[in-house]
Amino acid sequence: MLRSVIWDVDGTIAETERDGHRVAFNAAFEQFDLPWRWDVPTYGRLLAVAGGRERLLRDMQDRVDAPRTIAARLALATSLHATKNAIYRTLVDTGRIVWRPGVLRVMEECGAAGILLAIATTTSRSSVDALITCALGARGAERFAAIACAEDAPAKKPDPLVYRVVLDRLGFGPDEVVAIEDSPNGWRAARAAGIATVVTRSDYFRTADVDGASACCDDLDATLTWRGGSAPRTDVATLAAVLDATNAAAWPARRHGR
Ligand code: XBP
Ligand code: MG
Repeated sequence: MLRSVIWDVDGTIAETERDGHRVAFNAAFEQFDLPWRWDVPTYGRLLAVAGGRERLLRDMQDRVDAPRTIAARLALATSLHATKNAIYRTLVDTGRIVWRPGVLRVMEECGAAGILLAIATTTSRSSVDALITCALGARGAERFAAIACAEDAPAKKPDPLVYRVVLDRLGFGPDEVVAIEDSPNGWRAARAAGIATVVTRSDYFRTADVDGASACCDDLDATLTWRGGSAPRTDVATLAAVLDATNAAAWPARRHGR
């Protein structure tokens, strides 16, 4: 039985990466008088690294003008990241980021059906709060039964830790929830936690591999397909069907210890 829908944030709830985090990182570089800039394709490649601070440290490995010691790099990445997050919040607060099609509808349908909402993300809590507030108001976070972010799970996706933290807070097993994700790092994290996952492809991952996910769509208002079924859009009934199909496929493997 479907008890909770666990939402990824960046790319899933909104297209935050290209026009939000990337723009904010570039503005932070400018504030620090650094000549570094991440164009759209470069940032897309860097998304292989989950976590903004980790992304900065990865990028510094390829820069001749990056600080030389590890300690200096860590200090710079921490300061840049804090500045980026402040700029990102302003972008969200001023309406630069809109929620993706169908997200609010599916959340409201879940609420009406008594299915708990949760969040599992590698992004910072301040960025999550800004995004929730912009669409759901100041008390929007109260609609979520559990929210786990970068601060709760230092091992970032594709590590399953953030999903395990959310399951623990919800008190549900992995076979009682569905995750909604947009990226390979995201659905791999959910799958490693044993959770059925719907991939709603975001701009940066239109053609990414989704073979190991339970179901896939271009957005939540578009056709959803899974092994054994399809539906014109994602809703509570289709999420329950995806969960049933995933559990039915997993059950023989569990029984045989695979
Ligand atoms: C996506 C991420 C994050 C964001 C930036 O997280 O990897 O790092 O790009 O946010 P998810 P921070 O898809 O799990 O929401 O700078 O706060 O890390
Ligand atoms: Mg994502």
